[in-house]
Amino acid sequence: MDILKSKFMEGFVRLTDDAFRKGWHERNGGNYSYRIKCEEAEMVMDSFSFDRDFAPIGVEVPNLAGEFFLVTGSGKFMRNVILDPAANTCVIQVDQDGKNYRIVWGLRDGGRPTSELPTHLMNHSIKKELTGGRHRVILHAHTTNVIALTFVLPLKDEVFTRELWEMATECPVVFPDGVGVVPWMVPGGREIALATAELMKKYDVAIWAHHGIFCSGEDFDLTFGLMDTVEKSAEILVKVLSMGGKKQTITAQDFRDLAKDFHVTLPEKFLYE
Ligand code: 2HA
Ligand code: ZN
Repeated sequence: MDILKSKFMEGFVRLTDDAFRKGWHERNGGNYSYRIKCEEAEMVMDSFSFDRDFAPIGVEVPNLAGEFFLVTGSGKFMRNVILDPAANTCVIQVDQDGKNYRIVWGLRDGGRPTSELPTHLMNHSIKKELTGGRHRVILHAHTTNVIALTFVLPLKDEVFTRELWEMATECPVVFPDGVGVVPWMVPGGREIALATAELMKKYDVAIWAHHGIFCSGEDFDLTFGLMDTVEKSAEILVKVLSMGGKKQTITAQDFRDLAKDFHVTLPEKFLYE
């Protein structure tokens, strides 16, 4: 089967268009990857070619050995993916050591996978292990309001989580584990990949100060929905701060009551007075 006709390609592409329309992907901003299921890879194997050389990933991901990923291309614009997925995305395969990758499909006119490939694959590696393989999607975007908050709030997981939770009642239900914050670092390399992966051991959301956000999820809907929820909450907080700040809010005890009724566990470290 032609990969361009596959269900997973359709779902992948739909998200790129939705996310661009949200205003999360100016120019070549942001990038995105999907860990392809075995049965999906088998179905589209005719589209793949295995004659290209392996290149180093920059990090080691042994538990992803042999796996296939659909990823956006470095320097490609998210808004163009829907027009021509074969020119703007590629499928890569990780080698048997989990140290190298090769392109097996896509980037028809040349190019490389996203510059944030080390972070994407480190996140996939952590999440595959911790979720028993359920998480398959990693999305990085330049969400305006989340970025704005990183200039104003202390860059602490506890503060970002609590403030975002307070801005919308559904937030602690959607991301009960909270969000993590990486201080400003040079993007694109191993160091920021390792720092982000540390946070992904605890959270499904990692904020990069003065840059953007990474979300991890099981499928396209849940990952897009998670980012949408976090960014909307950040937008409310920006408005509240712009109107002079909170005059009343949801309290720590309110969150404990909510947790009971909605059967979620909210770590006490976020419920400070
Ligand atoms: O793809 O977003 O972080 C450009 C970026 C790098
Ligand atoms: Zn970025």
